Amino acid sequence: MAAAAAAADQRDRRTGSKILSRLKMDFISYWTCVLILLASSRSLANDDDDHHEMEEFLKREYSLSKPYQGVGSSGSSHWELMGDSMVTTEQVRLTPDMQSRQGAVWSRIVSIALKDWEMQVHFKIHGQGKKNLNGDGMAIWYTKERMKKGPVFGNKDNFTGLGVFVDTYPNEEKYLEAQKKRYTPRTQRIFPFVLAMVGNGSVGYDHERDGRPTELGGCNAMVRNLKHDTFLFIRYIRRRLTVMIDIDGQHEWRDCLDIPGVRLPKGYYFGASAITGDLSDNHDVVSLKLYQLTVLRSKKEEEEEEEEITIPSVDNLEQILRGEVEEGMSGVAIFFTVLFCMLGFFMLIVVGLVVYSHWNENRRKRFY
Ligand SMILES: [Ca+2]
Repeated sequence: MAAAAAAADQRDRRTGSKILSRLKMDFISYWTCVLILLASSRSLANDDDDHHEMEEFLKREYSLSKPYQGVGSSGSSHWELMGDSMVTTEQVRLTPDMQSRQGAVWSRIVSIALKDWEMQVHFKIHGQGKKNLNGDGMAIWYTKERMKKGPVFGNKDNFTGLGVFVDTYPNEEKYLEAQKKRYTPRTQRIFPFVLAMVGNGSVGYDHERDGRPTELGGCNAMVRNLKHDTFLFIRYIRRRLTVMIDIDGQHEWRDCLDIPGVRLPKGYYFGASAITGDLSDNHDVVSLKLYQLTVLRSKKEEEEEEEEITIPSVDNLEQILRGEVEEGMSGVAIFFTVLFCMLGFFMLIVVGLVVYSHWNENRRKRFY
């Protein structure tokens, strides 16, 4: 009887050590897989970067910077002022911190040769008003029309082209509050809010809802009354629109929105505008720097983009507006996903081993 029990015990131990070594093997092969995956995704990313290597050139004729020579006074300047905007030695002030003002600065020349470009906007929004007692915001434009006054941050409504807005007043929130309604946390936006919209000449901007129905994407950006410099970055490459912000004084670009399939015609005007209402702010542009990008394209990409764009549009617009377009995971997200997967797996192994040794011990106890 004792001999049979000992044999059974030995068998158990053998099975146990088999399971243990099997677990070890699984563990090792899992790590190997993860490492291989990480390495290959890394090299894929590098391939992508190499493939899409690009150069950038500052295009002075489309850029606005100190000392703003001739802006607002000379007809030969590349830039023209409109409305209440004015030039000082430090900035182009689109609106002063006073009620019911609107102003703009527009490029006089169309950007015929620009296919891929990037605009770096150095701006400043500041005023006496406390938080949410200031308004209304400013916009950066790439549009067919220029020098038209209107309600969309000082530009005309039903514009044709791209508008990137820095909206500093939450109209929709106040509107809902008045109706005793509230945002759900999922849909709440924190202001100031940066967002992008593409218009084709017949789509209106919904001021009461802060442009939410036509919003391609956006981010909150606490840009008011800061001591350090604040920047906005708009990049348009291979029909991909990317907006980033640098507002923390850390000289780092933070992602704001990234939308593929944005079709913008060539030959539009760059501009900036701002508006105040009952509430106000100084809306200043320190510089607009426009870089032409030279981007290498694959044959397939070139063929895809051969067709001339005449009317601005966005691919899969319905899905984007409904927030259904799946965004690719960022590097950080991938890192944490892998990390948590590993931790989870590790925990499973530990729990498995503990359970197994308990079971094994109980089994042994039963035999003695
Ligand atoms: Ca607003």
